[in-house]
Amino acid sequence: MKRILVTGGCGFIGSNFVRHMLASDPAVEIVNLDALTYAGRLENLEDVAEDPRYTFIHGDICDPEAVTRAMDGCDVVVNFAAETHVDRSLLSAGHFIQTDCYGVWVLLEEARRRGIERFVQISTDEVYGSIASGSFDEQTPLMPRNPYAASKAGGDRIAYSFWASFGVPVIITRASNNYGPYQYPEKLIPLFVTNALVDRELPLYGDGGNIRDWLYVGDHCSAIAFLIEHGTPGEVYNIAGGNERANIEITKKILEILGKPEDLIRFVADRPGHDRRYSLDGSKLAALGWTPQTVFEEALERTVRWYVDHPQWWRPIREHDEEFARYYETQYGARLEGAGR
Ligand code: NAD
Ligand code: TDX
Repeated sequence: MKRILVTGGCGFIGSNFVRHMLASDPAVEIVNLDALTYAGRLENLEDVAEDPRYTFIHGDICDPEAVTRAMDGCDVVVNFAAETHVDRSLLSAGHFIQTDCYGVWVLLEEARRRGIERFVQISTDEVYGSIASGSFDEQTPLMPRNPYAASKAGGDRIAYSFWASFGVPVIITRASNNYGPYQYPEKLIPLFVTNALVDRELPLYGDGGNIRDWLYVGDHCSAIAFLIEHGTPGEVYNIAGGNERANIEITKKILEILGKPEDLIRFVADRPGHDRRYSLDGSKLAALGWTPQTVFEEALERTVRWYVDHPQWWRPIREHDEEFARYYETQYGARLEGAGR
């Protein structure tokens, strides 16, 4: 048996990863340490909650006692736990620095003390900043441009330093924008799908021409599982989707799948410091033997249908907290809260 500590397993990618590992590897046990912030939902894993190979621990990665308890007997750590929404980091960055930097350090100290076999730090493409043409490779200097990205860059480099200084077997992954089921309806795709489903406008920032590279969450999970086995400590791996699309294109596609009119689109003020384009060079991981398997148009359609079929999942959590809803309304002139009713 291999025992993996997954942190942030009640969030979007973490919950998909826990399900993926339990289903694909019978020799795996999972311990999930999650603080259950607004983004952490127990219901995301209710189908595996009774699995004897799964243990949930409610706790914070910034709390050394909780981390010591959760890491007990574990061979591998995969750290998903983070504050993750760029707009929230523009409102208030304190929690981002706390969890995405300090929390990473707490985990690394415990991993070092115990001699953990592999420590996977889930970083992001946002740490590179924005790129007008070409793609970021793993050697590209980091130039994060918003507080979320800067906090993630801090965690990324703290993890690296624990490999370089102390030999903790750290692997760092930097993935593109994920999409799929269980994504909190604050991010572009689930926000726009659920807005359209309740006939709310879709607030598109700026001119809608910003480009993201889209990676299906199932592909992201299989890449992480692959890297636990085949990654080299001290190395960084980009996980690219290979599907660069402008936001306006994604938005129109969502409306088309749902059969909703394009006049639901509303161009609003731009996000402060809005990165124009992300593009990852995935050739390092491809050379190791992993490439994404998902066809974007098919998986986008399946994802949209998942939200259509699971209103009981998203309706209650479209009630955003007041402070963030007020910020979003001031910044973009669009309302978030109460939209589920
Ligand atoms: P999410 O916001 O859906 O989930 C984050 C999870 O972490 C939640 O369950 C939350 O309760 C938990 N958490 C937050 N603070 C915590 C703390 N202090 N202690 C313990 N648990 C805590 O995030 P996501 O979109 O699933 O992202 C997961 C990871 O992947 C993050 O590290 C993120 O930076 C990275 N990432 C995300 C994307 C993307 O497109 N979503 C792309 C690349 C990388
Ligand atoms: O209401 C919106 N209108 C809009 O035009 C929202 C929420 C977003 N957007 C735009 C901003 C971005 O160009 O859509 C694009 C995607 O936005 P987000 O879903 O907020 O993602 P992004 O800022 O690209 O960051 C994401 O990718 C990297 C994740 O949120 C991060 O956690 C991940 O690390």
